[in-house]
Amino acid sequence: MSEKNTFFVTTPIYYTNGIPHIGHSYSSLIADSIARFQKVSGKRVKFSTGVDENSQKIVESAEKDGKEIWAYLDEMAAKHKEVWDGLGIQYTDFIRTTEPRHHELVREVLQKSFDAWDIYQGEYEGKYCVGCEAFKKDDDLIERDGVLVCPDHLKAPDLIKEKNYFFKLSKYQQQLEDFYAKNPEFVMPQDRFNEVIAFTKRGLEDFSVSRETNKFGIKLPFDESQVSYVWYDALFNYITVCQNGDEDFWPADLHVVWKDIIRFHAIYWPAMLMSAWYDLPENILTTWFFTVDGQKISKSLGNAIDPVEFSETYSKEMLTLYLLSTFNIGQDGDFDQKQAILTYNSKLANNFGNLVNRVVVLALKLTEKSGILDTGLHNTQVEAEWYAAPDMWNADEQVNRETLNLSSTWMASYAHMVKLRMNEYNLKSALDTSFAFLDMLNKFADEKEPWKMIKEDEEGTREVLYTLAEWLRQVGLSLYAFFPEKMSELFIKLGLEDYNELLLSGKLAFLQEKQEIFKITQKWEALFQRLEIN
Ligand code: ME8
Repeated sequence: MSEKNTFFVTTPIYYTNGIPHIGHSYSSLIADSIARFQKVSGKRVKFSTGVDENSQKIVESAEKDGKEIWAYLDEMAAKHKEVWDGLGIQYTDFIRTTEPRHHELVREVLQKSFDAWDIYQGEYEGKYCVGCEAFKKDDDLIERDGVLVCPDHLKAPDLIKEKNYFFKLSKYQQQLEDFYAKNPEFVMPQDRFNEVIAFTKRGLEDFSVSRETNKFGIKLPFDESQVSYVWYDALFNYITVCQNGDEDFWPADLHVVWKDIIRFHAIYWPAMLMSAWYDLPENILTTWFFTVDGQKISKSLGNAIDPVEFSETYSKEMLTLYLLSTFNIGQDGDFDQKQAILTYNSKLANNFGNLVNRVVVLALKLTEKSGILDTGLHNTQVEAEWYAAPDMWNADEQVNRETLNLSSTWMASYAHMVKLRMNEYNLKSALDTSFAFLDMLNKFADEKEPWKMIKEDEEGTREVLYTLAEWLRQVGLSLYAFFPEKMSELFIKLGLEDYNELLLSGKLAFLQEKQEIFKITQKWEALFQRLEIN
């Protein structure tokens, strides 16, 4: 994590032969939460996403649908945007690889590497799977009815022999190994990085960067009979978006990708950048591959859940919460709808929403009498006493110990811990910290029973409610990166109307340290509605 004041995060650019499903939304939600956290922390943020269009399989999809290619591409790009907009993903850039700005950039870098003798002409012979857009070795294939087929597409690959241009990856073997040694966190998580290093150490082979047979795509500047094939075309999207005044965003802070394309991002990409004299990205975060009800997500199996439909049926927050708090980034997982509802009910509806409701209702009873929940010296004492009771910290053993060790001032330690986790891109742990915290807040409320206290001790109730409101404010600030709309609602309920705006202008730290007065003036709808399991 560097100390510069810009932050640039990317998602993969998705193929448009289909509409994004929850698998794709996973990468986008990760990037979105990270981008928002950096923004509220005061960085100038760029968050790019987009579509990978120069692909043979998209041409084939258009033909299958009986559509003219450009009409098809426009329609699909619009559909992709609709999905991200529907989920509230706040990207700053959306790139289509058919755009002229991208074609120009790719041709420029191809020429640079060609002039540096890093791209040369050769002959390629191999088994090519159109579905994967990749040449396959026999080891990659499986046998079906005596024929070797692609395990993902169950089709025998085509035998292709053609003139191609190759990128001299082998030349960068040592430079890459040195780079990995100097940047031990380049690829996260570590076990994925170990695989990349081991693969590199076995010896890198040059790879093909063009095709003679493909007609749709970016023509090589030094041989117009060939079009760029996949990697130059796809990877350089990350540089295309850093032009026209945005040059200072490069190198990217973070590429979010899944493990299937990690080799291309962690090996090919740095070498291609070195060849064209660009700086290398800071980190690559590798996500797991998730299945639905134990099966690979696929249109034909009918398990490709539409993320917008899902969040309209249930809630957007449920999708984010379930995906980001259930699975550690980097581990495989299975998407289970029932589990998603249970997680939402317990963490957001019960532990969070109910507590907000209790505080609002009781504060209203109090404010009927005297107005505002304000600060007073007594509050610090209540908070300190509560914090000092170690049995309050048993919601999650690991989180508790770490939190307690972090700092003697508990107020700062919670915010600090979340910041630490967010900066390490450990989203699950950042969320766990807040939910462990909410568990404790509920225990605190149950122990103090302000709903009983209100009958005989108005001042004591005010102290307890102030403490709870202050803590909910802190939780709201820490969870804003994940649930911006709902946390803005929470702030409004607490009488903090300007928070959304202040956060968007990078004032997280300022707000965390601020002493607030809570003007709770009306009862609102529940923050998170409990959902029934069908
Ligand atoms: O690979 N689980 O595009 P793509 C987790 N165009 N993540 C998933 C997923 C699943 N089941 N399914 C998809 C490409 N993803 C290239 C990328 S980048 C320069 C070029 C996510 O449409 C995951 O992030 O096949 C993966 O990297 C991406 O979607 C692949 O999308």
